[in-house]
Formats: sequence, structure tokens, C-alpha cells
Amino acid sequence: MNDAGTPNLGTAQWNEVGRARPHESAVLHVLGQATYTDDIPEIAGTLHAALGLSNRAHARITAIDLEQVAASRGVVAVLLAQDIPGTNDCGPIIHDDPILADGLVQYLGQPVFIVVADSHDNARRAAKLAKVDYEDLPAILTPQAARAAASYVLPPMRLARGDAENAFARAPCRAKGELYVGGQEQFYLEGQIAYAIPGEDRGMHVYCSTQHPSEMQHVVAHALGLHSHHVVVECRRMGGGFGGKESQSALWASAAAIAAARLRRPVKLRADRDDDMLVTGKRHCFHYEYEVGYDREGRIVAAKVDMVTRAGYSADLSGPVATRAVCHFDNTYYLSDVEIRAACGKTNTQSNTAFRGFGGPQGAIAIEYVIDEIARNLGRDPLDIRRLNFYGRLERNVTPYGQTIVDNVIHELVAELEETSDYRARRVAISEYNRTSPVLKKGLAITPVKFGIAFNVTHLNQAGALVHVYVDGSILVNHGGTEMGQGINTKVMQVVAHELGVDLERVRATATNTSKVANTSATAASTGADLNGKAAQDAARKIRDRLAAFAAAQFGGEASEVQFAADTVFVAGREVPFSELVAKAYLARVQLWSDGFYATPGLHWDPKTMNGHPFSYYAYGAAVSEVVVDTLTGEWKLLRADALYDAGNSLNPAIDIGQVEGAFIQGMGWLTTEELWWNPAGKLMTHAPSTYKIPGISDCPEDFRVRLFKNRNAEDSIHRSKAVGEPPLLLPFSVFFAIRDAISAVGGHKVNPPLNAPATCEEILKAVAAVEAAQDA
Ligand code: MTE
Ligand code: LUZ
Ligand code: MOS
Repeated sequence: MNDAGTPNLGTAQWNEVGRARPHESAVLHVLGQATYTDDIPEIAGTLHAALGLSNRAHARITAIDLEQVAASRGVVAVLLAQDIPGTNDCGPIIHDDPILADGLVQYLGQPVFIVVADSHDNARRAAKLAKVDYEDLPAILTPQAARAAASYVLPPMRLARGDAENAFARAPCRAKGELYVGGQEQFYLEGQIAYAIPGEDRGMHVYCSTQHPSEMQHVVAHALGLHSHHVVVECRRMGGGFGGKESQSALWASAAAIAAARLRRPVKLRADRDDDMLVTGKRHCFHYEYEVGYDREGRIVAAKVDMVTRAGYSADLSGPVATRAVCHFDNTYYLSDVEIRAACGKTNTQSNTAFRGFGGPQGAIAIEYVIDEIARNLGRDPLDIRRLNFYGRLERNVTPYGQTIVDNVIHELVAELEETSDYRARRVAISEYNRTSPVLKKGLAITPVKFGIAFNVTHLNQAGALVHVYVDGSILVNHGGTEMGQGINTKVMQVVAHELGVDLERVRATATNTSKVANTSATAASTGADLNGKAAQDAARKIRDRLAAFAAAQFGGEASEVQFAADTVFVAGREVPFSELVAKAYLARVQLWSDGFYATPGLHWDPKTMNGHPFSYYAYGAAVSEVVVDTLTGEWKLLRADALYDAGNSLNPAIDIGQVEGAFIQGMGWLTTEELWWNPAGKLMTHAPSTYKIPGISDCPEDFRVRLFKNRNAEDSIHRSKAVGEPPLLLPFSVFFAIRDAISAVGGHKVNPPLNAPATCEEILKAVAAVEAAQDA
């Protein structure tokens, strides 16, 4: 204590945020004791459902015979579209998503009926016994075919700035080409699942693995013809969501609830992996046609891109995904005269949806491909061309959609990574290696990331929280975000502990529940910790202010001078244990719990002109990857990866580094080994890990150096931190472009290898052959 009676030790240095805390459930995860939806003890009388799926891509149903299904062992009921008491729809924005196909099937794998039985196995066995007659209709299976047929789920979008036509005409150099980047299965380890328990007076409680409990509440209410207040949706945690449970948990939640309401018994619907992959949407694949004009230094003077995506049979989130792609085509580059088009192709395939990055990666990879070509055309290191085109600090700093970038750190960040990764020396060493190695070729690439943080749908940028301080001094926090492994609960708990100046052990987070915090947004767009952290801080501050006023009244001094730190309340020269003050405050009838709310300020967006200020701030990053490619087999290995990510003033560096590592490997899988393949009848043949190759531990680089860039958010985000969930998924662009660099070494870096993603061994061999053919020509 100093003379004024204010503490000089303990408070100033005391911090809970910014500490590398383990995930709040780490011990439970490791011990297998964390409760996922399927682990919740089942109520007596619980039934199990399975879905009967269409085996045609596009057809009218002329007859359905479910006699054998109904007669199968253990079957209790079989339900069709006409058995849905409310609306047969589970679409998140546009209502074009039937829960059960009604007369028309629009993709192979579309649910047609629900069978409910006494066990999971009996339900699944019965589902296979349906006899359905179809009258086939023409099916559109690729985005290019959708474009040719002008078949779209939404009107195509366009964003233009400047005068691209004129700028092209004046450009000293020009290039044009095409690119295809495949989709990606979310491959959450816990599949889609819902457990619906009917309650009194039409009430329905649904435990669901979902990123969006409020949306599940709405969908279930509509399907059952009820109001939202009849339905409670609860989720303690997911075993991964990755965007796949933002909207598409709705089918499973509503189907389980429809069966539970009909039978008045608890019904669980757990997707088998093959069904999960056949039924649900994935990351959108994109096809691009691009054209670029540039000067002899490599500075882009005009750019045009036309993207078409595979939206699938319905809109789902394809509109916002395409919007984010349009708003990320610039990545870290200033494009003065630019025209960006995007169309959502309506195809007879699964309805594609959110996946980590939400169109951002798909937008940004196109400009990176273009820059890579410019560099090769000019015989320059791609890093130099990238740098030349970076957004400026004070000029060349307005995005094509009109937002001025005020927090640009890409120059410093890339300079730091160039240095710490030893980029230039390794470039020389790799050239040496390639000179004497005819079959194995090494490649190196550094790629930057800029990612806009906020939902691009403005009203979604809001969150709520509840904080309860109990009489024993323990604290419970509940917020609208959902835990999918990303560590949101840990971060929110840290924020609350920090605000109340208590040990983290005092704080516990509970399941997300629509009856606690209402009208929540999906935990998505990387905004979970930003929004819910602010809401929880607001709630905790209200309680702290009441406790401070009480303490001052009790012990003297000004309320504004009371400090909370190190589990102690410092008031008028005294140190009162937090729990002691709480107990006294309760007896004095002080409200010890509070709600909190947050809405991100300053956002606006005009969807017609595609202009505005859609993002609160930008997160930045860069990565360097070095690969070796066997040009005879197409096999390759990532030898070393260095990643530097701007998490601002990180709330929890341990969790943030984990997010960067995970996103890096997941993005690498997307761009290299994870190939979705539909047969000519429209059946997704890669619907299990046997045929769909996600990265394994052996695919991780032996030398993997992930660091956080020292920064502080220019925007007033929660403790000046930055979002971390999605942006690092763009860091492994460096792996893709390192592979392309290695392939181009075959032709002495004179030819642009035509490399699509995923760069599977087969795709790599095709590119090698194309480079060799171009050389011979
Ligand atoms: N990390 C894990 N372990 N599991 C996940 O499902 N989803 C990602 C990312 N990191 C995911 C994850 C996606 S798609 C998003 S939008 C963010 O986490 C959401 O979390 P946040 O906004 O709370 O950071
Ligand atoms: N916008 C966005 C969205 O940027 N990210 C999202 O996850 C999202 N989800 C729904 C609607 N808009
Ligand atoms: Mo993440 S794709 O925004 O759920």
C-alpha cells in the first residue's frame, strides 16, 4: 500500500487475459470425460431415428413403398413430408430447403423419410429397405454446367471500381487464365447429432451439436408449428463444427424433433459418417476465369475475375459465402481498377455451406494465383511482386468495396517473417539443389493474408451473456457463443475473471442454452470470442460496479477507487477477500448477477452496390513453406513451415497458436489431398475416410514454427485482441504455391504450371507433364 491507501502491488501487474491457459475442458478431453451430445445419459424410452436417402440426383418420386421399412425389426414409425406438423423447411436465409423431399429429389443423398426404431442399428437397417420409384430429370453436377445453363440459387453479384476496360487497354503486360479450386468436407470428428425430448404442453428440449442454437430453435419451432418459447436448444460442446454446424445442424435437429413430437418420446438422430457426408454441404468449390493487366515492374493496373461456385441444390449460406469471396479477392493487394463477379451455381448436389474462412480463402487464392503468374512471367521472385502490390499505409489503402484500411501491418509482418524464416538464403539453396536434382524438385513460397473480421450481414454482429456470482464467491458465466474446440469458453472465462479480479478457478462456463441468452448469432465468422467476450465483460463490469459501490459504502473511500485483483478487493486501504465481500453484499441485498450485451459499432453494407464498411478490423498473417516434389510420382512432402499471425493483443497465446497450427494443417488438406469426387450419376463417392484423405500427423511438417506477431488491435476489440478462428486457414496457400514453384523448376521457371486445387499427386503429375510439353513446343 502507498500513502493514499491504493495498492501498488498486485493490481497493476495483475492480469488474467493474455495468459497461456489450457483449454477449459482439456483434462476432460484427454480423459474421455467431456460430454458430447451422444454421451448425455439417455432417458428411458428413448428411440433412435435414421434418414432414408434419395439415390437419384434429380428426379420426381412417382411411388414410395415403405412396407418393408415399417415391418423391419424394432421399427416404431416411418414419417414422410406430409407428417411434418409445421413448415417443411430448414433453410437459414431463403426458404428453399425441405427437411424431407416432397415429390421431388434434388440431390443424391437428400432425405426422403425418417424411420424411428428401438435402436440406432435397427433404424439404419430399416432405412435401406425402402422401395422408391423415380422419374429422372436432367441433373446439373458442376459449377461450369450451372453457369452454362444460367442455373443459379441467387442473382449473380458484381463489384467494380475504376475503369478496368480502359486500364486493360493501357496495360503494358496482360495475362489471362482459368483456375479450379475444389470444395472440402468439414470432417468434424463428432458427426451431426440431435436428441429431442418432448416436454409438457408441447414443449421441446433439443440437445444438438450446433454452432447456432437460436437458429435450431427457430427451425424446430417452425417445423412443429410452435413458437420459439416452446423450444429450448442446448449445446455444451461440439467435437468440431468448422462451419458445418452453422446452418446444417438444422436438418438433424428438426427431424429428431418432428419424430419426438409425433411419438411423444425422446428421439435421438445420430448421423453415420457416410450419411453425414452424403447428406450435408461442404466448402464451395470455385471455378475462376481471370484477366490481369500489369506494368513491367509487376504492379497490377487492372484485374478482372469471374467466379462461379457450386452452391448445390439450395441457397443455404451461399450468398454470404460468395459475398465474402468477392470481398477477399483483393487479399493484401491494392487493386485500382477491378471488376469482380461471383455467381452461385445451382447444382444437383449437397447444398454447400460455411467452412472455416467462409469464401474468404476462395476469393484470396485467385489473386495469389495471378500474382504467382506475373512473377514467373517477369522472372522475378513472387515475394517482390507481392510486396510491390501490397496496400499502402496512407495511400492505395481503400478496398474495392470502399472500406479504408487503417490497421495495415502486412509490410512489417512479412518483413519479419522473411527475416526469421531465412527466406532469401533458402531461395538460393533451393535453386542450387534443383540444378543438380533432376527428379526431386524443391519449392518455396511466402504468402500473405488479410482477413476481414465481422459477419458480412451487419445485424448478426451482436451477442449476449449472463454472469452469476453465487454467495460462496464462485462464478458462472453463460454466453451466446458455442464451444467447438476453439476455446471460446476459456477466453470468455478469462475475460470475466480479469474483470472481477479473481482467480480463473472461480469461474465456470456452462452449456449454451436458448433459454438463458436469447436471439444469439451463430458462433461463426471468427467473431465468437470478440462478441461474447465483450458481452461477458459488460455483464461482469455491472457486477463489479455494484460491488465497488457496496465496498465503498461499507469501508469508506470512493467507489471509483476500489480495485479488484488477485482474488482480493482493495478498498480504502483494506484488502478484503473477494468471497468475503460477496457474502456481505448478498446480505445487503446487492444484485450479484447480471446480463451483458454487445453490438459491434461502425458497420454498414449496401448489398446492391457491394460497398460499405463490412468489417470491424482486419487480421493479418503470412507463412513460408518449403516442399520437395517427386516429379515422377507426384508425391511431395512439406519440409518446413513458418507462420506468423497477428492475433493482436492475444487473449490466450496458447489457444491462439493451437488455432493457427490447426487451421494451417486443415487448409493444407483442402489444397492438397482432400478431393471430393462425384460419379456421373451425381453420387459423392468420397464419403468416408477410406476415400477422402484428410491430413494425418505424418503430413505435418517436422519443422513447424508458428508465432504470434506482436500487435495491438487498432479497433477497440475485447482487450485489443484479434480473431483467430478462420484467417490462418489461408496461411497454407504457401504450401500450394511452393508445390507450384517446385513443378515450375522442371521448366526452369519459364512456364506457369496449370495447377488446380487440390494438388493431388495426380494433379501434380498433370502439371509436370504440361510444363514439359510447353517446353518441348
Ligand atoms: N477450432 C476447432 N478446434 N474446432 C472448430 O470447429 N471452427 C473454426 C474456428 N476454429 C473450429 C475451430 C471456425 S469455422 C470458426 S468460425 C471459429 O473457430 C469460431 O470460433 P471463434 O469465433 O469463437 O473463434
Ligand atoms: N457472414 C460471414 C455470414 O461473414 N460469416 C458467416 O459465418 C456468416 N454466416 C451467416 C451469415 N453471414
Ligand atoms: Mo466458421 S465457417 O464462420 O463457422
